[in-house]
Amino acid sequence: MSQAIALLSVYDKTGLLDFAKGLSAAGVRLLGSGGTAKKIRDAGIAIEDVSDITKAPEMLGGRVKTLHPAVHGGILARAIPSDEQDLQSQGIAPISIVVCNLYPFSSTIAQPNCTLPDAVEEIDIGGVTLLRAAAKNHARVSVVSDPADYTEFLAAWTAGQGDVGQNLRSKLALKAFEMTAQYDEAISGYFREQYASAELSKEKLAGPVQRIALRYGANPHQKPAQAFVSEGALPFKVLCGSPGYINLLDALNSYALVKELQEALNLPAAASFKHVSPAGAAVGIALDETEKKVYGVEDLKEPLTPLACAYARARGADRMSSFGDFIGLSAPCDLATAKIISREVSDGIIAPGYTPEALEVLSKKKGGKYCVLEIDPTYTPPAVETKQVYGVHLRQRRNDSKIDANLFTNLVTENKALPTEALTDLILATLALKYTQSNSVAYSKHGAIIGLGAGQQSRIHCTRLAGGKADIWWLRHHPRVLSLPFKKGVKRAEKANAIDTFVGGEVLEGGEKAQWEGLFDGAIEPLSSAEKAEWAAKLEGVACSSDAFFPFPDNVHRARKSGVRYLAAPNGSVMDAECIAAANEHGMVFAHTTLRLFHH
Ligand code: 93A
Repeated sequence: MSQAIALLSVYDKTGLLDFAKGLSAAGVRLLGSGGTAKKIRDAGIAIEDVSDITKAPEMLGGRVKTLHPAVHGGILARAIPSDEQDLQSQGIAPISIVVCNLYPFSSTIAQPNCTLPDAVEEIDIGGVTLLRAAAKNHARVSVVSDPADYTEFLAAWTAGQGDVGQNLRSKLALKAFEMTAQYDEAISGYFREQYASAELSKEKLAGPVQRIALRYGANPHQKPAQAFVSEGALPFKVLCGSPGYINLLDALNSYALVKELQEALNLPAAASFKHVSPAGAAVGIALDETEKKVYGVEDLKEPLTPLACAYARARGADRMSSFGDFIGLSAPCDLATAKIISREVSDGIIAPGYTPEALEVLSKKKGGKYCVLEIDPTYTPPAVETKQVYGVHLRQRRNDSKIDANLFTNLVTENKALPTEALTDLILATLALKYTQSNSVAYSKHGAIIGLGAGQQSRIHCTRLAGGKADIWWLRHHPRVLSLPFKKGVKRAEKANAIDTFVGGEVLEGGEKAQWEGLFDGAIEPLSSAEKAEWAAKLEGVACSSDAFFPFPDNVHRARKSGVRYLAAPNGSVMDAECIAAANEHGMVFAHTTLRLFHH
């Protein structure tokens, strides 16, 4: 058998001499690039220069050292007759071991004074090629890319008398692939930052682009910030304004939700997002006269379209939480929907298109700075998603579970009467949870979320929070609320705050009390406990869904207090039987699903 050849080309020379000595003692012929060969030779270990086999000198100030067919032919040749024949006819010897680590790109760009030319010079080409070639041919070649592996490799080489085994070669190849991937990510990330200018013109943003600079990250001091895809173009265009980081989190989550709602229920859908959870979500079911008043659209001149009904419900169910929302629409925004939006305080919208009149209305909002995004409705996100937390990449399959009527067929209570409207509400509530920060519980009625408890560590706290919101939503239907004598000129947001205070029963004092009373013509009697209890008893047929199982029956009892008749939650709690018994006690219909829907 001919003598095995190792090619050594390392920037980090830690442990190099011991390794070279060991390989040499094991009878391996050593070849090295300039600095690597010199260091080894100076230590008295026999090594040839790569240029001896390439018959070409290192050139361009070191930019070309190992890039040569004599090197890459020797690495990439398989143990098959045609490859061996090619090597022989070109006088190339096969290489069995590649020892290589790369120019320190990441630490160079981390230096405060690093210039663009400094960074460019640290882009390793030949080393990446060595690693990739050797890793590709790991059926025959070993690639040692980390000095920490020298000892283990040498021991295996010696024990196996020149054959470290496929397992070790595969393990080392994977490490090399990871290393080049990270290296490339560092390079593209650096240039993205350099070249993703915040001054990208509107024209450019309106076309398909791979990235956009964001105003800032989660907070104003988190700069620079950007949104990008690693391949192809972003699935949305910026038609107006300039989105921020949280705007995009809201936009992408809300569009995902409304798209699935429309698919599941065959009705246009709208969502009103705040802090990456829905403050409201609904489908386009027509509003009756009372609902128009509750949702604040009774005075809209434009006739309500189904999409406008969906947004009116989504925006109006929890007006306090929806203040300054980001809107997601499942269908192209029409004039009626734009007119509702134009009178509300809102941060932006994402939709699969806009009629010219709707776009004109929205473009005038916020002095022309209202964020309008147009999403490509045919876009399908990749099956795998990755995010980074504290420097660690987390990867998972996207939550592509389908939520439709099939999920609610396992009815575990004595009462199994689940009308179509209730099924719609359960699908809506459950889909909303799929895009709500966990833990979460949602209540829904008439095709709208009426109470949502998001991001609570305790489930009963979610159930209470959502129930409290549903109670307020219902009290807002009380005739005394609908006839509150607001003075002329009181703004919509002020009315929403005043109603919330009124139905919440908060006791006001001093200036705050005077300010509240000043909004009305005449004195206002508070809603008494008896009035509230009498009204609450009229709320019936509410649906409620939970993103994970109910650990205790207290959740079921609490839900019932807000008129819940239809429940859905995954099974799997040790208290499942108790929860079902509680539901039976109240004559509820409880659907056990098998689908947990945590979202973070
Ligand atoms: O500039 S390079 O991309 N051109 C090359 O052909 C090349 N071959 C190996 N850099 C190249 N290398 C890198 O040189 C290796 O990745 C290693 O980091 C370094 C070793 O250089 P030296 O042996 O001269 O110290």
